[in-house]
Amino acid sequence: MTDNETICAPATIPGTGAITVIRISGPAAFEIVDTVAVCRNGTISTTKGYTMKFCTISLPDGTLVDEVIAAVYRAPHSYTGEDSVELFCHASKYICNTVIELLLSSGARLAQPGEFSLRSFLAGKMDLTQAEAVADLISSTDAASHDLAMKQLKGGISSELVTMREELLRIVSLMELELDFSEEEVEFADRAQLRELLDKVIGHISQLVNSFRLGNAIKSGVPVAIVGATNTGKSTLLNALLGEDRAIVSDIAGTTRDTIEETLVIEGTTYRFIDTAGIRQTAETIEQIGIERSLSKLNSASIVIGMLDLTRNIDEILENARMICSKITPSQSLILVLNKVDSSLCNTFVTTSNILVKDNTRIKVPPFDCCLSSTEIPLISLSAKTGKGLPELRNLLSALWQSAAGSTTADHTLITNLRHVQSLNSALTPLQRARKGLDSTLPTDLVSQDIREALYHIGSITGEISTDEVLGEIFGKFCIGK
Ligand SMILES: Nc1nc2c(ncn2[C@@H]2O[C@H](COP(=O)(O)OP(=O)(O)OP(=O)(O)O)[C@@H](O)[C@H]2O)c(=O)[nH]1
Ligand SMILES: [Mg+2]
Repeated sequence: MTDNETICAPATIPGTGAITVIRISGPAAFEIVDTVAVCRNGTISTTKGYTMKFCTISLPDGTLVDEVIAAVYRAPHSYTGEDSVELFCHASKYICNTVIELLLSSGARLAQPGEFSLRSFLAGKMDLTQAEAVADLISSTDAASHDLAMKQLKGGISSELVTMREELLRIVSLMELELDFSEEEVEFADRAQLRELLDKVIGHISQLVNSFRLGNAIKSGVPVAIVGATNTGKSTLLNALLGEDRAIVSDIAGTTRDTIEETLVIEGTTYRFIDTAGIRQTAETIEQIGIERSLSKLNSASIVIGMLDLTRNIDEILENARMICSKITPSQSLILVLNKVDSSLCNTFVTTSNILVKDNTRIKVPPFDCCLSSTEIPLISLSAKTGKGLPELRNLLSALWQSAAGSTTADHTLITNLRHVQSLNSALTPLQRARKGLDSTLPTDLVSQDIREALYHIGSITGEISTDEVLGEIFGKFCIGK
């Protein structure tokens, strides 16, 4: 998988900041840098680890390219575990390209995407989940996704998997010991205890699998779908939340045909607001496709903002509210928004928790004949046009998300990576088979084979078991220099 070559690549994006960092790693790192850079005193090869040197880099004809600082890391005390140098150059694309060319002509080769992290993994400096956490940490955009990536980098998931592995190994070794003594028909392992252990591991894996929806929402932004009938002001609300004219707004019903997604950070959490096509009966093919997309976004959202238009008549409003409520599942949160409070056409509604009040006629929104009938639905009146009520909506979103996610994120490890959840699911199937096997008279060797299969999938998450193909797939997605 890895060769004995010395690799180099820029670790920052040249031309966008003040400094560009070029990484060099491998057995000849020091010699190669010494042929390219002249230190003010001594050489890189004779410099102690964790030391910085001032150097000049020149073309073969003596033309000065740049004055740089070289940071020296001696194996095994470096990111890759190899001898490494980081050159801090001025952030010019010309300087970066020239320094890289000089390094290449002195014997280095350009690093593949993710190769520094791959070398770190192969040197045993971190496991696969930690290498993946480095990528997540770099792409984290808010406190919540940063916190998850940092926990994973610090071995949060790995330590849970190690415990799980140990438990399964205990079960399987007891069973395999029995097989060695099969002639004597002894039972070393207490079957009741094995069942209990297996149930515990199955419960643990299921909990991790279930945490993916939440973990993924935090990593990629909490999906918030803005849905409702046409012309209720969904696109106006998206624009108001973003503070820019992102979506087309018009008084023509059916303006939005496709879904529009934009992210916004509110109190340390990224939300992915999704404006959707207004839901109505239509014979128009394109609009129908748009409405199908709206319903699919509604299904996959963590939070749904159901838009209602206060300038419509009450029966229509209630009908639309019922339609939205009927599509919500228990794992989703719903906020009903009564829009257009500023309009002179607005029926004079006042809202108090779940009750719509119109000219002293009280109309209770829930209970609807939907899954949420027992839950209070937060209701908020606002004007997407003037911005009145928007701060309250933001606060409500935050509060809803905190209560949905807060308790879970504090105590449990969350899975944020699709590869991990796929491996966990692959481990669950043989474990469930093994569990059934323990209840029946399935021969011990078949049960233990199932547990071995589950161990294989669990081991693949941290990389204890890995193939070149899998590693190529994971690290190939990293950028060059990572
Ligand atoms: N008075 C008033 N008008 C609003 C408000 N919000 C939206 N509107 C108007 O309502 C009309 C429809 O607004 P849109 O934001 O396009 O509505 P939509 O729900 O995205 O509509 P579709 O994309 O067709 O489903 C436009 O004329 C807006 O100016 C509001 O808070 N007050
Ligand atoms: Mg729209």
